[in-house]
Amino acid sequence: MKRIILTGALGQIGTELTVKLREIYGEDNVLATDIKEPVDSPLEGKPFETLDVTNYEEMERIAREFKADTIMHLAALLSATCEKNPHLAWEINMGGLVNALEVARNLNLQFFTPSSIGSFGPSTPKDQTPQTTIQRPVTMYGVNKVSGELLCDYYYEKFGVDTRGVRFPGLISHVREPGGGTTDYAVEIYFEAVKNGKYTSFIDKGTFMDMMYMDDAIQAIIDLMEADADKLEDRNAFNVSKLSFDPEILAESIRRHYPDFELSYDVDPVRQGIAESWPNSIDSSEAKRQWGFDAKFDIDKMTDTMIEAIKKKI
Ligand code: VAH
Repeated sequence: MKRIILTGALGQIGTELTVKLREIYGEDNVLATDIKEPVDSPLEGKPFETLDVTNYEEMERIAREFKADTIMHLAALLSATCEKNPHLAWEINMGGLVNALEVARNLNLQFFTPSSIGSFGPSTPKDQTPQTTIQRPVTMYGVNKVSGELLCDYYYEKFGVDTRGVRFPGLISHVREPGGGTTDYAVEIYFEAVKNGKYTSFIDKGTFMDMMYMDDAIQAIIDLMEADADKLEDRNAFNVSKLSFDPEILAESIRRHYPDFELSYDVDPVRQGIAESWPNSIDSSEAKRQWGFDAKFDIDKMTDTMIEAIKKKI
């Protein structure tokens, strides 16, 4: 990777990934794109172009003029938003992905896009879910993610595009909050704990989902993209996760800072239904074995980091 273009760079992953890539590869070698201009963002005033990922010609023009050798495609709608507007979700999540893969094929770019634990469904084994298993998701987001995984494998096998991807769990961050996700409760709870000492969760107690701190997710992307291709038996859809918890366990970690923190529930049936269709925990052993995936933030280290950063921010 020398010259990297990102789509969806203003999103939860894109914002921190762009900053980290610029630290490693140099600011001028990382071009951020998104559908709107950066405002109140760490990316403001740095190399940036507006791009609607459903516009193939525009995406190819920008990538060609930038002389990219890598494209990281992050632009996508998240699970709860997709259920509100499934047709728009298909247009953006699949239309954008096909365009990004075509740009990678036509300009001979290395390619990354994330899948998600959302690619699993109710018939998937729930605990320590293997990387290769049943995938019958019941959400439009899951259909998009499974289709995307298969499409990225196809572009590698059929066209020799160097596609690589991981299945992310819920990602916890403080720089750019997520929007429209099912796991967003695990980010909101920290901001509410610091601001108000209490939080009403839309996900019910006892609902376990995989989670990971954003620094570990960003490092996983870079490690996979820099991995020796000869070591990769798989290409896309590597399970990567570090934590599995429910709201009660997360609240206990927060009470190490705020002993009186109050957690209550007002369950959102749509997002609760999505959460219950996903695994409780996934097995990341293939990513560890094939390219050395390693995550460093346990739940208390994540909580300490989040609370420290949010206190500074507000
Ligand atoms: C979502 N944060 O909730 C995303 C992610 C595994 C969850 O895909 O939709």
